[in-house]
Formats: sequence, C-alpha cells, structure tokens
Amino acid sequence: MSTRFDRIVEDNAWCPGCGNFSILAHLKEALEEMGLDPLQCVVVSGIGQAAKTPQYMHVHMFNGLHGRALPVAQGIKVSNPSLTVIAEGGDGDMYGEGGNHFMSAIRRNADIINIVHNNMVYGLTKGQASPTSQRGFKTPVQTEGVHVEPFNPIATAISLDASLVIRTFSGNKEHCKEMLKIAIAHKGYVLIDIFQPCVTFNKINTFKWFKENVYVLPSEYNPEDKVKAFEKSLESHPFPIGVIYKSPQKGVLEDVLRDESQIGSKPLYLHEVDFHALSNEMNKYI
Ligand SMILES: Cc1ncc(C[n+]2csc(CCOP(=O)(O)OP(=O)(O)O)c2C)c(N)n1
Ligand code: SF4
Repeated sequence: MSTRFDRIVEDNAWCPGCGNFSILAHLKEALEEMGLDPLQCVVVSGIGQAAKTPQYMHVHMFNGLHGRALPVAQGIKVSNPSLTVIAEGGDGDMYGEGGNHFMSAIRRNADIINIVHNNMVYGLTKGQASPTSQRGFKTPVQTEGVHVEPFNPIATAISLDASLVIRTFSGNKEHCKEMLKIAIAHKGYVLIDIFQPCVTFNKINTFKWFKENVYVLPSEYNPEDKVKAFEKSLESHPFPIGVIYKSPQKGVLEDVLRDESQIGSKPLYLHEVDFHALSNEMNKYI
C-alpha cells in the first residue's frame, strides 16, 4: 500500500529480511489509515538499526545520540502539543543506553508513542547482547552465553504505572498495525514493544521462534486490572501480545505544565524569544 508517509530511499541500510521493514510498513500504513498529516508528525530516534526508521519516512525527524530519543520527544511535545510525536529505537537504545530516560518518560507521562524494536540483540554493532537478550544467548562477546535474566520492559512499565503498555510482533501484520493505531490514538505515554527478528545477528530468536513464542491475549482480558497485568508481564515462552496494561486516566505532562502556569496558556513554540537575553546567558558558559 502506498502512503503519504513513504519516502524514496535508495540506500536503505537494513539487511534483506530484517523485521524492521515490516515495522516501518505497518507504521506508515497505521498513520495513513488514521488520516494523520505527515507534516504534523515527528519521529525522534537515537542510534541503531531501528533508529534509522525515521530516515525512511516522509515526516519531520530528529536523529540524536544513542538512547536520547525520549527526552527530545518529550521536549518537542511540550513545545508544540498539536504534533504527533513518536520516539523510536531498538531494545539496546531504549532500555540500555536510554534506560534512565525510559523510566523518567513513563513517570512524566507526556503524550508520546514510544516504539521499541525488540530484537533481543545489538544489531548495528554486530550482535553483542542487549538488555533483553535471553539468558544463555551466545555472542562473540558473551562467548559462554548471557549469565543474567533479561530486562522485562513490560513489568517495569506497569510497575511505574505507564499510561498504556502494549506488546506486539512485527510478523503479525494485522495485530501489529492494530496495536500501533491504538498507541497513536491514546493520550499519554505509550510503550509499544515490538518483537522484531534480526536475521543477521540473532539466529536463536528468529521469525519462527517469535511466532512460536507469542500468543494473542483473549478479547475478555481486562488490561485495567493492574495485578493481572503484572502477572501477564511475567509470562514468557510464550509471551502475551496485545494491550497488556492501561492505567486509569491521568494528566499528561504538557497539560500539567500549562495548568501549573510554567509555560503559560500559549504553546511554547509560539512564545517570543529574547535572543539578546539568551545569548547573554549562553556567553556565561563559553
Ligand atoms: C553512548 C554510546 N554507546 C555505544 C554506542 C555504540 N552503539 C551504536 S548502536 C549500538 C547498539 C544498538 O542496538 P539496539 O538499540 O538494540 O538497536 P538495533 O541496531 O538492534 O536496531 C551501540 C552499542 C554509541 N553509538 N553510543
Ligand atoms: S543487523 Fe539485524 S537489525 Fe540490523 S538490519 Fe540487519 S537484520 Fe536488521
């Protein structure tokens, strides 16, 4: 399906068969089907294979330091709340290098969508273990296998009372697209952890492995029951996919700051900038 979010790219750096291609396609289709304007969307990323996603889309983008997508995304949303803001990256980028930002973003609850391509490995740097690598996973660095249990992003997000917590699988097109639409429509911070096979550096957690190790949550499952959701987050082999947790409604960061008069009623980007005062301030540090 062609979308207004397509961008002609001649030098895509991903390996043929990588799960990133389907996430990119599902995301563009979800945004298109929801009728969003590409120029009202900002996709922010850090470093990694997954973090290249915004470069392959027709949207506003910001590609920054490893693990630093979330603070930038929150800043953009607070400055201009009318934008749809997505922070995107791999499991290493978001849970490793950016782990502290991951926890802070959940607590602050800006209205952003946090998409994590979870391939359980560091793809860009050629296959070292990431925080979500399964115990026993052997790599050229972890030659005897990873000795510790994997980081559980779903349990962490629920324990911090994230506004919405979703897991899906890039290989299940309908599910992944539906979950992306739910995430985009939600007001508040959303974690959407997407299982994504890295066909080059993770020969254990393959497409077939993910397919055999996930199950879709039944329709009667109630994501608003926090204790049940926490129990679900601890399940593995198979891992549940779907909307795992939805917290009771709470204020989003940009509204809270406005209501508490820290940024006034006008969006921050419409405020006059006193460049003279700004330059004086910056000169103090040069
Ligand atoms: C501060 C810092 N540490 C380490 C690196 C090296 N580095 C670049 S990408 C990467 C791992 C990326 O893995 P992940 O986020 O899981 O994404 P993937 O490539 O698998 O999509 C690392 C460690 C870096 N660029 N900056
Ligand atoms: S190294 Fe892995 S994650 Fe990176 S593009 Fe290739 S298959 Fe995808």
